[in-house]
Amino acid sequence: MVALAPSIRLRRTPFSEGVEAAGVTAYSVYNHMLLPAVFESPEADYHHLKRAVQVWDVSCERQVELRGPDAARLMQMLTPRDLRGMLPGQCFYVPIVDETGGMLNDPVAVKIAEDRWWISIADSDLLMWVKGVAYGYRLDVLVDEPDVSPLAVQGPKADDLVARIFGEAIRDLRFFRFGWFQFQGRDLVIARSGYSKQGGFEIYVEGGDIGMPLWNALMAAGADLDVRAGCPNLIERIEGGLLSYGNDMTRANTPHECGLGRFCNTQTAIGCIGRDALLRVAMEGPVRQIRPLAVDGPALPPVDRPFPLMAGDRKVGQVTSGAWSPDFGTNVAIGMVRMTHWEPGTDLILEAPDGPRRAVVRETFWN
Ligand code: THG
Repeated sequence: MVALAPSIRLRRTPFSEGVEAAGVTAYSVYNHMLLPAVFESPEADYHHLKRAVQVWDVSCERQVELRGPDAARLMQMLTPRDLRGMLPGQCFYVPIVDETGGMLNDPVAVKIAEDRWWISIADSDLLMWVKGVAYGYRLDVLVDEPDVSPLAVQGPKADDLVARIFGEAIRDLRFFRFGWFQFQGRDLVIARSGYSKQGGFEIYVEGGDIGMPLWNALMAAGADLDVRAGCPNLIERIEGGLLSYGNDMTRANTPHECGLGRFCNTQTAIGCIGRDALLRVAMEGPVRQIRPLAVDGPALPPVDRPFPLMAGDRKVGQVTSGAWSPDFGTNVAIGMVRMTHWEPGTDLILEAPDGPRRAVVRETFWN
């Protein structure tokens, strides 16, 4: 691939200087912002993530902030997940759908207070949809993108590293809960969450000015833990079944097709946009769904367009993410598969750019 042309609309982050000093070798673009994709190699980064601890510049997980008396009402309009039981201090993974039930984003909602929420978005321009809904319904709420840049600390030694900077109390934080912790006199939201299955935290760095000081503090404190700069790892996230909006799902898919039906309480999420459409699809059931697949042959080339999944000469699905897994000795993949062929054990043919390969539908992801 050729280089990215730097410009102002391709936004840098508060940590880009540290990322580049650490030797990033590939960038992706996410929410119009730089997202590191590789440091050493996907395989070397993967082994290190599973063994030690990494600091990830995930600033591109931008926050859509809702502030005001109608913030909670607006949040419930945006998602079919029932938010009535959600307390301040909790994070919820929430599908966001349009009026047809099509996926617009799959963010993490962070409830700071009844009248203050952050929506930690995946790669689509959700701010505009949220502003449009708030304006169209004349809601008493401010919708904006604050100067908040998430920094993830992921890996088996994440607790040890984060405790050295923020104190031992952080070890008591439960999954998808957050607390307030101080750095250089500033209060920061830190959640036990992150886009890997290796465990860790996400620090919502409020104020770009403390970005590099925090980055440097983590790197210095973790030298003996072999801390390194890292990034969401393609191989590890496929093994773990973490979906990628824009790759594994788009507006053409319902949450049920994405296996996100468990995050929809369409009966009780009264007032949510797309409720009628989702009630219908929940009743009928999806006719295609996300599935894990094991793909034979050597390491797959980059999945830069959907690869067709064939049963004979019929197309029955497509693979949207795939990579060679060193730990499992096979290519691991995520695909959308038609109901007639989604049973675990079903043998399909993947039309990869370098030729056909056997692909087997699996019961579960690799965890
Ligand atoms: N963290 C934060 N913001 C994000 C992401 C993140 N924004 C973009 C993107 N990632 C949003 N997509 C996801 C996808 C999966 C998860 C989080 C965000 C995730 N899923 C867990 C799982 O599937 O095992 C847990 C879901 C649950 O049980 O609630 O963590 O990573 N801040």
